[in-house]
Amino acid sequence: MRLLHTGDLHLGKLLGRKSRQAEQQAVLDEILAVAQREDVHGILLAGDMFEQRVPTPEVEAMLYRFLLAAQQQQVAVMLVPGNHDAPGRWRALAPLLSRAANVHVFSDLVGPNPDHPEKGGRRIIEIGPQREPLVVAGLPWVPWRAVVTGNALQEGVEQSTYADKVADLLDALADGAPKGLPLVLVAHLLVSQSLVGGGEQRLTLNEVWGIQPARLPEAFDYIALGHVHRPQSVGSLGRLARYCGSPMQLDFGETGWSPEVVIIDIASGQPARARSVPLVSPRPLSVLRGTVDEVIAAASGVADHHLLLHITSDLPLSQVRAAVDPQCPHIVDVRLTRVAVETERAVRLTREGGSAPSTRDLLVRYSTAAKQPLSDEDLNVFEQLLSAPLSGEQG
Ligand SMILES: [Mn+2]
Repeated sequence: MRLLHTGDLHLGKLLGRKSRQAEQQAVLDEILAVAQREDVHGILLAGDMFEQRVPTPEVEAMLYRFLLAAQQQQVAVMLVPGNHDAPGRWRALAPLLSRAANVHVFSDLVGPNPDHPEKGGRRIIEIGPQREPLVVAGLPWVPWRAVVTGNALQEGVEQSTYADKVADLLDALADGAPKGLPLVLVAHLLVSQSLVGGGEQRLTLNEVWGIQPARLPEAFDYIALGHVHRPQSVGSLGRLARYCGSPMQLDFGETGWSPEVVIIDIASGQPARARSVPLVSPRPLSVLRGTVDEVIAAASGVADHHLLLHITSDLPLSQVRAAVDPQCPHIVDVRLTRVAVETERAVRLTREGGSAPSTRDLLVRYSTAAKQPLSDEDLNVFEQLLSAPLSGEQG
C-alpha cells in the first residue's frame, strides 16, 4: 500500500499583500499529479488546510475541488484539523465529505468508538481499488483548554501537563489497535526539538508545549505530522515519523528549505519506508540586503523568487523602485535604511560615550518613561523571550 503525506497548506494565506491563490492552486494540482504518477491511493492531510478559520468561498472551493479530484483518482483522504482550522466546521462537513468524496475527517479528541467507528479517533479505512484495509488514527490540534482545566491552572499545575496529556492521547489511539493491519497516525502537533526556520535552529522555547520525540508511540507504522512548516524526520529508533512541511514557503522566515511531499510504502510484515518527492511549482522566497547595486547583482540568481529587499540608500523610495523593479519582477516589499539617519545615530551614540544601548536598556528607558518601570524579573523574562527562537507555525 502506498500513501502520500502532506499538510500545512494554509490556503488563502497572503504574502505581504500579495495573493498566492494561483500558486496554491498549482501546488494542489502538482500534489495530485504526484499521487497519480506514484500510484498512491491514500492521502494523509495533516492539518492547517486553511489559513483562516473562516476562509473565503474561493479558497474553500479550491480545497473541495482538490478533494473531489482525489476521489476521481480513487484516492481516499484522511485529514485532521490544525490550529488554523475550525474543528466545528470540519465536524459539520465530515458526513458529507465521507459520502461524497471518500474523505475521512478526524475532528474530535476521541479514542476508538466501537458503536460508531466512523466517529472514532481510530478507524479501518479501505484504500484504493483493491479496498485494502488501513487502520488510521487521527489527532486534530489539541487546544490547551481541552486538556488543562481551569482548576488545574488555579492550583498552579505546571504547563508540562499539556505535553504529557497529548502524549497520553496518542497512547490511547495506539493501544489495542487491530493486529496484522497497517497502522498510521495523522496528527497536528508540536514535537519538541523540531528544526524551525532556514538554519539549524531547534525549537526550544516551548518545551512545555512540545511532545518529547520518545513519547511518539512505536506501534504506528508511520506518523504523519503537521504543524512545523519545514519538512523533517522526527525522533529516531523504532519510529517512522515526519513533518511533511508546508508545500510552499509561507513567509520570509521560512527560506532555506525546499517543499516536498512524503511517499510511504507499507507492506505487511516489513517496516514501512518513506521518501520525499520535491514540489517544484511554488515560487521560492528570498531576502536580499545591501545597496541598490548589491541587491541588483544578488537578484540575478533569484530573479524568479518572491523577494523581500532591505536596501541601504538615501534615494527616495520611488527612485529605488525604479532601479530595482525592472530586475526583480516578484518584489513583495522594499524596506529602506537611510544612510544619513544611521550615520547620525552612530555619531550621537559615540558622543554619548558608549556603544549602542542593549534592547534591555531600551526597555528600561521606555518603561521608566511610560511610568511603568519593570522589575528585574520581568526584564529577564523579556530577554529570554527575545533570545529564544520563534517557530514559523505560530503565524
Ligand atoms: Mn501550519
